[in-house]
Amino acid sequence: MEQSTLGERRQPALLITGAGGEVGHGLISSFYKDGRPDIVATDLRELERDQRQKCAATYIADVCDRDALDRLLSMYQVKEMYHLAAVLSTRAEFAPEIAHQVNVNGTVNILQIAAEQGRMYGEPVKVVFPSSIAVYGFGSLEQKTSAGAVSEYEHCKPSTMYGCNKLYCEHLGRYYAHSYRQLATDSIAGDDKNRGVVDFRCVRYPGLISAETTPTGGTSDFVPEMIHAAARGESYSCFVRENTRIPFMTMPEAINATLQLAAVPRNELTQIVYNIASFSPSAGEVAELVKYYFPNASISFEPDNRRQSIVDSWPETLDCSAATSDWDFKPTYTLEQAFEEYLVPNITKQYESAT
Ligand code: AKB
Repeated sequence: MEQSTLGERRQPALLITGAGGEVGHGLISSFYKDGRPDIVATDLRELERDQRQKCAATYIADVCDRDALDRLLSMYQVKEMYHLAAVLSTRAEFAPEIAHQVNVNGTVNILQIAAEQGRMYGEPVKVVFPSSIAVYGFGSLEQKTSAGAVSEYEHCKPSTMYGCNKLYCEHLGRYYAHSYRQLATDSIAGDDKNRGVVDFRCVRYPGLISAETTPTGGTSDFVPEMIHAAARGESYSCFVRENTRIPFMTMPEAINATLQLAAVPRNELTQIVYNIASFSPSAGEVAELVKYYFPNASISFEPDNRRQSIVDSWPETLDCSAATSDWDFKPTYTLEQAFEEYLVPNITKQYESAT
């Protein structure tokens, strides 16, 4: 246990920002199940009670407020950060500058704090960062459909503020990990990439589908929204065309993959950013499965052209071979298995217990 500058003993902590979101919800539950006693969670709003009870401490904190973060973290020795706070793609298009503040300035604050704590403790602080398929940008549907499985370093021409933010933050993470203050006399960057003060690792999430939570503010939300609406017995008007296709995975797979990447010894990683995904169904194929499991489901397709163009700029399928070769990433489910083994049983239970 380290001494703070004021000599108080600093609690070891694992920090999760944006902990009130879907991924935060899944991560806290997973760490809690693993018996982690040191979860410190922050968000702009108070976390739900059952989530708070799984954490050592929770705080209402804004990642854009550097002073607040400093005050908060002066009590903790943070060796691991899961920086989830973000404004997603649809919401960001209604307030791009605010999204930029949160998505970029918030991330710079976290990286700076990680660098300072890393220098203070003489060992890198791990920062796990969720990026997104939104970093990609196809100029046309033909380009998208002919591209095939896209790897990490091609077609990265995002057309949304959120996509621009995520791509830039991937580069910022690489900078803090390998080149931070490279010209400073006391710099420890460059000569040995394993010695940077920030151990930055990034997974690029596809659309995520959770049985326990529903998304807010994203453009891949049409699939989880469709499934949850059917389970609640509500009709659903899908804001994209039936033949729209982008990659997805279930929330448990995303959480497992994130923890898998976090656990890999640093020198086994050959890159900083990794694609992950499980299946790439069309919206129509998902609707067919929904109707199979919820025969009374009423689903219509009324595309919102502007949101459609965002999804049309994202890839159909991802090349995840780097994640598989570097840290043995493997999807758990096919689309059909995801419905049969995870989504339908848990969503049905979720809404039955709510009635
Ligand atoms: C969004 O739709 O904005 C997110 C994402 C794909 O990153 N779910």
